Amino acid sequence: MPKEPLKQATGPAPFVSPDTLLRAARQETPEGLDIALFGLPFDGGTIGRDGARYGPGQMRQMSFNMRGTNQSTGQSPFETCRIADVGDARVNSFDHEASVDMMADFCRGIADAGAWPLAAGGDHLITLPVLRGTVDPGNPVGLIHFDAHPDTHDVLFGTRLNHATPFRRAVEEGLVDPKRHIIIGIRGTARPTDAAMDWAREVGITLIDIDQYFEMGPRAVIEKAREVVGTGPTYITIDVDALDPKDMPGTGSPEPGGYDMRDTQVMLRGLRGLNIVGGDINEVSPPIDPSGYTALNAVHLMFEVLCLMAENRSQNRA
Ligand SMILES: [Mn+2]
Repeated sequence: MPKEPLKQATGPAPFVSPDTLLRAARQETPEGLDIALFGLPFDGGTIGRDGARYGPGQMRQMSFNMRGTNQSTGQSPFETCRIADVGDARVNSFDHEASVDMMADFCRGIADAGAWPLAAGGDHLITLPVLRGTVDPGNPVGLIHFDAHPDTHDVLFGTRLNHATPFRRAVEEGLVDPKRHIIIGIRGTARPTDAAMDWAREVGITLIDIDQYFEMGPRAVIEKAREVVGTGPTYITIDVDALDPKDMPGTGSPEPGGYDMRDTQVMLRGLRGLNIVGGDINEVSPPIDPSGYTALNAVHLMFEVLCLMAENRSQNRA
């Protein structure tokens, strides 16, 4: 039975605060949704400059000008799927482990309702509870991972849960298949020996550093990504520090010399037809960029991911 789509807000003018991600409808629970948009306002995993706990709020604010159709691809996700903003997970900012459990429970509720998750972070640790709550450990997902850093450390400063470790944990826990995991955009300074990178190579993660990226160009990189993840269920995670700081200044660990907003849109549009079942946009830190420019770019990336998920969802449902 086709379900009635939920319309975006159609306020009288864009200056009327929508208070929802991408101006989606607001719904208290994920029941009946195809795709749930939500915030994970947690930055307790941040090693450097924090503030990403305010990311979902500013991303809602900077959704003020979002319309429903992707002019490049013609996709209209709100026409084909039931999509709503279901609010933010509760966290306890004094207790990181409890927060990760609370976020995972929130995401499990989304999966139990039969909806697919699309999250606004939060620091990059938030991807771990999304995967814990929505992926069956026996059936790991593929991962298209945009990032300046691999986030595959084992332990940092004595802790196993922080924004440098989520993908180590996700692979260990059988949530991500490392052979179907590609990281695009690695760069910057590093320690003389880098155990995180060594481990990533050992387990078979495909690493595209920024020099390879610029040699290949965005379209060839995406061809590589399509080959790596294949036809199985695939999740997209975008750490906004993957992009050059001129496009994403408001983030905790910026690394100059990245790809730009335009190329990122081209890459995401090149992922059509893949089995995209979830995603997140993370590491937007409003205190570092009160102008909202970083969050504005982040919601546009979120919209591109939503287009991919909605197209996949409506085709799978048919
Ligand atoms: Mn990251």
